[in-house]
Amino acid sequence: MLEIEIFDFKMENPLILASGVVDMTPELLRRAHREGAGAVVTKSIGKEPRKGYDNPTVVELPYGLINAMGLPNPGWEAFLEEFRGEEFDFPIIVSIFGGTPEEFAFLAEKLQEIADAFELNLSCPHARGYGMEIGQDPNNVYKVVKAVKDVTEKPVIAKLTPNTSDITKLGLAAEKAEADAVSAINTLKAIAIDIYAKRPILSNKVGGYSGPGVKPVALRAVYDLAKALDIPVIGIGGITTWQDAVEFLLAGASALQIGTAVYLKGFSVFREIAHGLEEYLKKEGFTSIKEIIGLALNV
Ligand code: RRO
Repeated sequence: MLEIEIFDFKMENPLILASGVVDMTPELLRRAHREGAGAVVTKSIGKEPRKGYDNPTVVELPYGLINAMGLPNPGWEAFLEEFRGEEFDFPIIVSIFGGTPEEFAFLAEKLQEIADAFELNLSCPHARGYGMEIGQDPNNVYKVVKAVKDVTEKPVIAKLTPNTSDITKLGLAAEKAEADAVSAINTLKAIAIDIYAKRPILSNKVGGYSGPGVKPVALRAVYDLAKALDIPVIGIGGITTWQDAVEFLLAGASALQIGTAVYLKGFSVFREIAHGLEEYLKKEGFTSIKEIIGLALNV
């Protein structure tokens, strides 16, 4: 009932572990799948190893988190070394980031042997010199997607930033460059201040806001993208309950990514949401999840 196909993937359900939460090792990715995720996205991988920012890198708020991890990752060579030869019986989407189209293309070429698909991180909200600048300009989105499409046959998902006045323009640029899908949204640029220390809490000062507080913003982005594009839209942003998942599907999301809820509540959210989705479909008289995708678009 929950099975979906996106590109050439067959997934047991539409729930995907979002990038950057608990996805640094093959074992953790397998665990996410065992606990109910239909597919997983890895942490964003770049050309050089990065240790990330100093602590504190995460602030917990009543309705979500602000993070400024600072793109911690082992670099493509160590990542390839760790994942090469590992077998997975579920799709692995490798997230990559770079400062130029050439860097993205380089990473895609090097990592394609271990990737079932790529997610291009065009949208890290705070990393200086990366993501943000590239991802806010439709021309750059076009160039990065095109450069990656030129070097790999693997499906390419463009992850879009919400830190823009018109996310639809970014989606249209990705589609024009033949992206196979877009995912939306990455985190919203944000800050939290310690009123006694009288300074920003995060060591990087600003970070990206995620979780239930951003859900309506993400839902609107998905709705607009699904209306404007012919390629699939993957919904991300504060999905915590099965009701949230239903809203995103009705808004036109073909699959869903879950990040902050996994961080806050553990892997059990995958089964909880999958179970709720199934009950909802049965009660509403549907036989497959595909039947509800985009129903709220045409009213
Ligand atoms: O590593 C991070 O700080 C980070 C990344 Br790459 C991203 O894409 N989004 C985010 O909120 N944090």
